[in-house]
Amino acid sequence: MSYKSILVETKNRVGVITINRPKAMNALNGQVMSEMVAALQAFDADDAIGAMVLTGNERAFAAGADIKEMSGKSASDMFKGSFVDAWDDIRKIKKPIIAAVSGWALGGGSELAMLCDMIVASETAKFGQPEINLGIIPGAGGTQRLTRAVGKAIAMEMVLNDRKLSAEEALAYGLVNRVVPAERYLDEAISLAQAIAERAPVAAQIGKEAVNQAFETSLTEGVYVERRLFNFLFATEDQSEGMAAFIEKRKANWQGR
Ligand code: DAK
Repeated sequence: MSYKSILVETKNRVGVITINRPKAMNALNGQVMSEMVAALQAFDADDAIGAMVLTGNERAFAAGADIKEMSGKSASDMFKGSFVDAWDDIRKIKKPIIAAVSGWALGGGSELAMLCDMIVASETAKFGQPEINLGIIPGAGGTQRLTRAVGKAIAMEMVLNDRKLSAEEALAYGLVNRVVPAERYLDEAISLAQAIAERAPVAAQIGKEAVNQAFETSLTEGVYVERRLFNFLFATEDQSEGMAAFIEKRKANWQGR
């Protein structure tokens, strides 16, 4: 499939998607979102891929939803539009997704990074929810995922008063996994994705589901969900292989089933 607003490539078992609207600071318009969903779904269905990296360019991961596209919309347009569905579709991707963030991650850009499972940040990365300047609030999880990640105090300042976080602050508050020099952020994200992609594929996807469940349920229910998923993995060939490999002191040969 050919895309106009994203670039797609594979590196070993990693699918790399690059948002490619440099003149618009990688603003997320409808086309970017629908192409990104199509590329993620294609990688999710491809057994040769174990994890994905989502990135932008050095100046901007993404400066948010495309304000020029959004400005004329009505409440019912927002409700009915496929732009909204795209965010839910990304949440349904089973394989791990790592955001490689350099420069601006603002508004929907910050929310998109938080929708990924891990964030590798360049030391130039800056995170913010500046929607208040447009007379709106975050609409793709910014008030929810951000608050869970950084806590109420910082989230309130970011959402109500456009406080930006530097990469180091984002690391200190637990928003990102690691901060690396600007010239290495993408390679670092790809090598982290490759390391995960070489692990037992079904267990990695189930592990993602289980961790995400921690944000949806009480502790008791979450532990039950974890136990059911844990038990399920004993029906996979990879569980038999992983344990046999340990006992036989050899490397496991994962089949992804
Ligand atoms: N949309 C459209 N164009 C943008 C843009 C954006 N978000 N951000 C930047 N651009 C464009 C600029 O208009 C400019 O275009 P030209 O004037 O050259 O045609 C070009 O990119 C370069 O930008 P600047 O000249 O402003 O560059 P600077 O280096 O001076 O500043 C900046 C960079 C990123 C700090 C600045 O551009 C900026 O503040 N941008 C806006 C950031 C922002 O307010 N983001 C939040 C947008 S609202 C939802 C899902 C998602 C959302 C909502 C609902 N649902 C599922 C319901 C998300 C909402 C948002 O993200």
